[in-house]
Amino acid sequence: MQSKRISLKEAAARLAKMDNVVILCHKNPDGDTMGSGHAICRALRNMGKNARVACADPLPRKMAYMAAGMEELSFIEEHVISIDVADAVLLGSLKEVYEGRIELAFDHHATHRDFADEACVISEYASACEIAFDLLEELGAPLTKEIADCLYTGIATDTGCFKYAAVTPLTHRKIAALMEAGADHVGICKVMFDTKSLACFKLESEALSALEMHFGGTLALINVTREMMKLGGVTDEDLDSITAIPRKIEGVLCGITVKEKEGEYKVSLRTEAPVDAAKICSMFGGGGHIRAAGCSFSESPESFMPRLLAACGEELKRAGVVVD
Ligand SMILES: [Mn+2]
Repeated sequence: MQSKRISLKEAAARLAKMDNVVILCHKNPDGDTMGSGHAICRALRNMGKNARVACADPLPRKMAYMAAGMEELSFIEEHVISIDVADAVLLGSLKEVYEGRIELAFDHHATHRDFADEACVISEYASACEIAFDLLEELGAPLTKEIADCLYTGIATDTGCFKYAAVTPLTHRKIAALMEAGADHVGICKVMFDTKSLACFKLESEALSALEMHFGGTLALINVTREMMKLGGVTDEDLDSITAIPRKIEGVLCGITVKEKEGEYKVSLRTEAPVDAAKICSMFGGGGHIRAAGCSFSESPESFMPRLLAACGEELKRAGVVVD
């Protein structure tokens, strides 16, 4: 289906008229989808409306502060919107429940695949929380400390702590406003970037010992096996932190992490300019951003991985990084 693309102003006007709203976030939730979802939910409630956040997976423990003090409201759902969801598939188990009823999608992914009646997509923004920031401003919703914490979290995490190329002076102006509104930047950064479980460190050490290098050291591959995940106490969040590792190796322009999950394999790609991660992943039914993208496969790694590596090799060649 095709969504009617609308401006932020138009989207804000739609939302202003809604009540009894469900806000859908993507599965395997990160700080951005949860931060923007909870910020919008809190703002709507502060405007006297009924709203709730819905996600196929629970709010990660380290983000519990986003929902602190928010009571469970029971109401008859009248309107459904989504935030940071690039594809209906990413709704996970909620896809069946809500597909066909989603009126408005807010997203910042250039690869957004339409599933809502209307979509407000701002792909220049590094995070969905930057869209939520504009939205609340347009709605005239005050930035409370709780909302500022939510938005700060999403902007900080989706920009790799303000390191990614998509960060602009405007991103920092929004961050300044969030700090003025009381965002706990020290506490949030400590939890989101400087705290890791012991299980996660052990998993990283196992995964690194199985690291593979390809294409003259320009591609690094980490394969997280089921055995590794059996290490006591490893969580999905621990797995996510591994994806950042391969690209950090000197000389690597394409970092791949493969994880086995519920009979499926999840591929995360992180690249350096000029290698296009979204282009590679879209060849395998996935998508994402130019420097961070993903896809999944269910066939055996023996048959899939050579195809993925070949596609990466082609892209490295196109980018002039690898020569025949
Ligand atoms: Mn995002």
